[in-house]
Amino acid sequence: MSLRHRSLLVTAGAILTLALAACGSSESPGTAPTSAQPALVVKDPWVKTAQSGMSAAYGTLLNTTGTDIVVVSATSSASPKVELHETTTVDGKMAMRPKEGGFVIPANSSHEFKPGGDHFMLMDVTTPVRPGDQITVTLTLKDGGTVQFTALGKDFAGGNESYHPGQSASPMVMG
Ligand SMILES: [Cu+2]
Repeated sequence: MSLRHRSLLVTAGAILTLALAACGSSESPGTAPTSAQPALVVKDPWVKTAQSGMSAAYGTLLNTTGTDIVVVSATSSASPKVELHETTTVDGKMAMRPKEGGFVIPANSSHEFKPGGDHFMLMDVTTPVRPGDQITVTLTLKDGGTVQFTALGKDFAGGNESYHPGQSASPMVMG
């Protein structure tokens, strides 16, 4: 075997080793994409039981992204019409009214919806909500996306704030 022939064989071996190393590194763990997490997570959602009329859905919305998420509207399987309400104090009484511009769920943060605070108002319950019932609530986001969650029916005595649809309208009391 000539000297020239021997050096070619060594070079070929070196290339083969590099190729194997490159192949191995591409299969190392940690490079696979992480499982997709929903941008908006709804924790412990529940809805106040009601035979008819008005009711409300609550829960904690967790924004898992680095960008604010704005909830602009909602619908429900129990009530076709749902409004986004905030609770304020009017003339010393707790009152609720539609939230102007929707609810902002801050980036990497959460927003709690609870009796006496922000809530999703079921304006006209067409399907009675009993304890343990599961109702579907669909939120529409400002970017056009939707988020659906299932709220569990619970008896709850509170959350009967007066309803102020607007500045000039007369208060409406929930039944
Ligand atoms: Cu309300």
